[in-house]
Amino acid sequence: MKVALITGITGQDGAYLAKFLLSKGYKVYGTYRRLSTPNFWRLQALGVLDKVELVSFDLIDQSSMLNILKKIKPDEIYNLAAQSFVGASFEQPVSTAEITALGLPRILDVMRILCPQAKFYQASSSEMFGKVQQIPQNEKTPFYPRSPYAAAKLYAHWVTINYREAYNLFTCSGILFNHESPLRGLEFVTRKITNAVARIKLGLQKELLLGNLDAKRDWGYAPDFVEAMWLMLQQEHPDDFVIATGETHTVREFCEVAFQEVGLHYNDYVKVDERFFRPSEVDLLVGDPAQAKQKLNWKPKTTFKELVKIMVQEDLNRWQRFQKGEHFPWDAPYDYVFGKTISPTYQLDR
Ligand code: NAP
Ligand code: G4F
Repeated sequence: MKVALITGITGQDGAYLAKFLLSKGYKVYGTYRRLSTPNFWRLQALGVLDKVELVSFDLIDQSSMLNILKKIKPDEIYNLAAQSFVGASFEQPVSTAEITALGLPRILDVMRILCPQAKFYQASSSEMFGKVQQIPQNEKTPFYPRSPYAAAKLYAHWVTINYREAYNLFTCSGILFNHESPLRGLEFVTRKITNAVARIKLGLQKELLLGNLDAKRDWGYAPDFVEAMWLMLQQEHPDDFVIATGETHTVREFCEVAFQEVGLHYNDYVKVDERFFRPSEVDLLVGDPAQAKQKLNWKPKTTFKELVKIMVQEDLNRWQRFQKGEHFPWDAPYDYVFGKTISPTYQLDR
């Protein structure tokens, strides 16, 4: 039986990847952090919490990785753990670098010494393209990061390549464009929108405050994307791949389709609030997944409209159950919940 280790198993991708690997017959270990309130809700939602082994790990604590790798000797390591919210990286640039950038060599160096035969996946990001130098973006497009998050991811991306070239390790980077789902955190724009659409439809919320409606993203469906991570590690030779749908849509279009799904018009509810603008923005992302199609035989299965529908319907379902008295630990409140707006720190003086 193959053994996989997923760092960040409590996150959106970690939960879907765990479910996917279990379906392939893997023994799955996943890392979690001690928090004041445990957050295993995604693993619970997918029905896999009791099927995975949880191990304690923090990206700033190298000895925790040493203990894990010594004990479990995985065949495959998927490094999904990160401070993954671009907005927060402007508020906490140093901890973002400490976790998202420096966390990577902490893992790779222990892997190099203890289990050099393991195959390694790094969660790189389309945010590294930032102020895009080419449309669409592919594996050869130059990078231009626009946030402390993107800069941290770029460091980790290059270290992944460096360990492949320097030590002949099987390390791959997936340059993934935005991928969403009902398990997405509420701070990200798609889930913030679909959650608000459900609440507005049910009379629980009156308006939705957003930032830049003109930003364009290439949005895919997370379960489609985790399969690509696995496919990369099944190749004979390690390589880096862009994983994307090849389509781009504005935040405004996302709102339009999401509100339409419940028979409402976004113009009646969405208000632009400058507090949600970023100090520097990534205006347009659209990926070219041709190499993944050719070498991995991967392509996205879910369209943009299907994605929006899945997310809106699941948020509606959750809030309807909530109104009937059921309670779930499905999310931590964020940004705009129960009428309270939390301002990003860099916008407090506005
Ligand atoms: P996510 O939901 O935010 O999950 C991030 C995971 O990292 C969580 O399990 C989190 O644990 C863990 N983590 C955070 N800080 C940590 C630390 N100091 N030590 C150990 N673990 C820590 O993110 P996601 O959407 O699943 O994304 C997975 C990865 O892909 C991330 O690296 C992200 O940057 C990258 N990525 C995502 C996308 C996307 O569109 N989703 C696109 C490109 C790249 P807690 O639950 O305890 O917070
Ligand atoms: O949903 P977002 O916060 O995602 P962003 O910044 O694109 O980052 C996500 O995708 C990356 C891949 O490209 C990942 F690497 C990263 O970990 C994360 O998963 O914002 C999307 C866009 C931005 O342009 C933002 O300015 O939506 C715009 N936006 C407009 N109003 C907003 C809001 N974003 C958020 N979070 N909240 C708003 O109210």
